[in-house]
Amino acid sequence: MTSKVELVSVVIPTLNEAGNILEVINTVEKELRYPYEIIIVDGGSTDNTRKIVKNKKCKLIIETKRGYGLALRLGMKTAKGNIIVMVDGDGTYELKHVNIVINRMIKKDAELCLATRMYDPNKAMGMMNFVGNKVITFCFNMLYKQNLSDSQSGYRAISRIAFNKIKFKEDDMAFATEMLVKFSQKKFKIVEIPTIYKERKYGKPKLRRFKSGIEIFTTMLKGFTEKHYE
Ligand SMILES: Nc1nc2c(ncn2[C@@H]2O[C@H](COP(=O)(O)OP(=O)(O)OP(=O)(O)O)[C@@H](O)[C@H]2O)c(=O)[nH]1
Ligand SMILES: [Mg+2]
Repeated sequence: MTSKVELVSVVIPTLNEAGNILEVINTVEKELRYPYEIIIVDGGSTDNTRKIVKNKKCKLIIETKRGYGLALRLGMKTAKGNIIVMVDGDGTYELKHVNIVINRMIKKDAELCLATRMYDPNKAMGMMNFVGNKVITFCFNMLYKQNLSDSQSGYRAISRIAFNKIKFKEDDMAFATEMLVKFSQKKFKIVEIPTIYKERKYGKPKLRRFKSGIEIFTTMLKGFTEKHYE
């Protein structure tokens, strides 16, 4: 669907990531081999995150209403690129791999490429997240006839044309699953490429495991029972 990279829009949600965001932005600037724009969607950080971002060549959107999915959706809506890369601002994803994530999507003629952390040689992902992710991914694969290894990866390259064909509504962590559900329903091709998992150096995770788990399963089931759930 997307055969050429014209512009890459890197969309990054942040909530109190002052100790991490500069390295994330700097690595994108250093590594990304295509024309790009960086869009930061900040959820009302009370640390120095916004000050750091303002000193860089990034577009800054502020949305104080809480929500990972809401932030990403907003950022993606304003993205000008024909390729969107979504990635966290907490430094846990390896941005040195950004080109291979994009290239894999193009080469495989896919609409989405997930960077999977499941083959990380250091096995750095926490036990709870690892097991939760495995269970969710197994159920997702069963319901949607996919063969993915890391459905909860927030590091993805996405075709802008494909993204525009879908309405998204999940405001929080379930957004990542909603995207996979709706791409599967539209028969958009999803591929994966291995990356590593890096532990958070600064700040706390915002993930609320129980709440997110319920929302993720609800999203998967809704998609399964309503063939074209909007
Ligand atoms: N704008 C915005 N960003 C958010 C919000 N919640 C989380 N984020 C950001 O979204 C990214 C993912 O959140 P994390 O807290 O790392 O959640 P996670 O990756 O599931 O958890 P870990 O595995 O512990 O890293 C980070 O860059 C956060 O700063 C929010 O409500 N608004
Ligand atoms: Mg994280």
